[in-house]
Amino acid sequence: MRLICELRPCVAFMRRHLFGVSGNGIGIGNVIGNVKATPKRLMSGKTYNVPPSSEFVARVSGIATMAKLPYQDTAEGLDAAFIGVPIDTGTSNRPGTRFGPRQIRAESVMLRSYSATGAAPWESMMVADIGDVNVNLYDLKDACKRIRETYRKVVATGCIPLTLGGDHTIAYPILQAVAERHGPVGLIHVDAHADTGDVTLGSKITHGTPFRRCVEEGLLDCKRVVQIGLRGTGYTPDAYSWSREQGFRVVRAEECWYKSLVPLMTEVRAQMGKGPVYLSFDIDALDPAYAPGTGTPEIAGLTPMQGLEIIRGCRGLNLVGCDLVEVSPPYDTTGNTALTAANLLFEMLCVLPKTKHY
Ligand SMILES: [Mn+2]
Repeated sequence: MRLICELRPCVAFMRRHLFGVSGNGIGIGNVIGNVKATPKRLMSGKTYNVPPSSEFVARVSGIATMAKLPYQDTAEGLDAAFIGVPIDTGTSNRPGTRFGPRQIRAESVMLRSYSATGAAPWESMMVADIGDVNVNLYDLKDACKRIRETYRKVVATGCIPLTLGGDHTIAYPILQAVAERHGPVGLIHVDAHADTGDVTLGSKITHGTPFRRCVEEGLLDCKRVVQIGLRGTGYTPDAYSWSREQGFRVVRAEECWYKSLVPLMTEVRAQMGKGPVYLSFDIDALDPAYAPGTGTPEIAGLTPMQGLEIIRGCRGLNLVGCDLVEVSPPYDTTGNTALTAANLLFEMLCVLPKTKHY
């Protein structure tokens, strides 16, 4: 008993000085025991949005924004923003990616402050969740128009969009907006599929065609495009010849098996140079053992470790936008596909140009 009494002043000191507890509460449920939580710990003397820590606020409480960040309506004042694009109307097989953004946000409550790489995004940038594009689920062309117009406004502010998909169709209107601001961009495209189809069932806009449309419109700097993880059965003996003819580098999944992708990313960084780069990561690049919740799975894919190596290998590049697409929650009752997606999105945030590293 005497020992406990002697410890009390010490505990109070730790609360004040180690946990940065101040009088600024964050609303209902912010007092746990005698400890008042604050969403804004003092970091580097700057005030950025800092998600509440699960040390003070229960993970499962609150409205599910990405990484439990504050929500705001527009990208004004932000260095980077998470945006959801909940569509699955471009998909060719299993649907369900319209639920992707919500499930990724729900699983993102496990995210903390720092990456294992030492990256400290909440100390480096103002980041928020700006909600979802108000998509049209009955008209894919109109959905693309709405996405393009929304992203125009986002990139006009200088904010870097980090997109929660949604099927891969969305990369096309996003890249229209991004290229309008930055000119033709380099592309790191991680996927089981090339997504360079032309016309499917009479439609030019589907989740299998975005990058052909992008090439046709001059949105890509084709010598600075790499496609990683491509695999599966093909319609022709060399399914990726069109990509190579455009000048893309194609890295098939077979070339990634049994390997660290750190050396590959050294080459990719050299290929990308200093110009603007967009990162588009289709969760089906990963093996369906790790990410079964997706619409067009292919066996023998990348591991989550290789996914991290690719994203972490983007550090130093002039990234102007990123997306994580094709998460279809109904096909993964465990939630692990969305959990993986949430972590990959966090790692993308961690390699944006402004993110500092310890
Ligand atoms: Mn894809």
